[in-house]
Amino acid sequence: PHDVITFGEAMIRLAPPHFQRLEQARSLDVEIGGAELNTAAGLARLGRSAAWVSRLPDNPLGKLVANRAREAGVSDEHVVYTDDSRCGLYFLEFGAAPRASGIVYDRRDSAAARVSPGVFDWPAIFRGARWFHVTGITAALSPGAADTVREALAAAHEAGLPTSIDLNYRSKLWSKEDAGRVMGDLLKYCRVLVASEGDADQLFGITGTDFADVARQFIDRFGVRAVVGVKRETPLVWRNRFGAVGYTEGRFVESPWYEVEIVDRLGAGDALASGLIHGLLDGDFEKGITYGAAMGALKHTIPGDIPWMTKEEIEAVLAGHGLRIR
Ligand code: KDG
Repeated sequence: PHDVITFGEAMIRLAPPHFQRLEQARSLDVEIGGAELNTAAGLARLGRSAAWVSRLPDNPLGKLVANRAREAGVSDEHVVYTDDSRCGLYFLEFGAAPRASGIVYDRRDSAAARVSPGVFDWPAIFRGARWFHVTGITAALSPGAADTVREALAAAHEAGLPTSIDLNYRSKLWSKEDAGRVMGDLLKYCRVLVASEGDADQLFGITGTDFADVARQFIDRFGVRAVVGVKRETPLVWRNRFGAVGYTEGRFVESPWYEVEIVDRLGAGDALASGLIHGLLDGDFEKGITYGAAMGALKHTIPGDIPWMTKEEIEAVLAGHGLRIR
């Protein structure tokens, strides 16, 4: 059995080198990305056993994705292969001030988007597991995918397995109205919510005087027990101030700010979720916030979406930094 199970799509990411625009590209660097795989990989880096559940095409592109998942230390034993559909792709161009980065999705009708309830034997997958994590991206893929997320969360609930969900709203995939309706329904099954204040407002109209105020509204409205978010300031295109905030059982917890150079910020939120779950597996919310912040900060320095980092590096980042509890 695995400590943590995650469920979602992973795609092949294609990005032109040297800040080229996509429209001028002559070569593309190949990486793999997908929020839930990224989080499973971060947990594997910490020595946790993690399995990522997905659906991939039975062709060399699907094998490429699975190979990279295994290289990152993630189990792909529950991945289902299909010959009815394709591998999702996304294209990324890196910005440079004043030009923003941009992505183009090419993932419609992917193997993961075509998932439907009944494909996975959730009770069997969850046997012996200690945590389940998913994000709003999986629910955004298709109505069948949203129904499968609900099926998984209901099975986790039934099995007494704690769950976390990251809203991860992607406006390129669905409207905020659809996202609010579907995610509001899914939240009822979840113990821990990861949400940015921007997504909270867009999807649910939840705003507040501070993060704790926003968190309390989620707790009252949906019955989640904890809410965690990113704090971020971007003073320059290639510079971030990054950290994590969280609220549970009447306490507001905040990591220090980390000043980070941005090599590749994709997957920083997913790395934060890895550190968070790492702490929560030890029943330690404060540890989750500190590890989450340090991993999210470190991820900015690593090319690709997968958090290729060591436990020692994470602990070195953590050393000397305190945690503020109000
Ligand atoms: O959080 C990073 C993800 O956005 C990236 O890895 C790709 O899952 C992805 C998506 O759907 O955008």
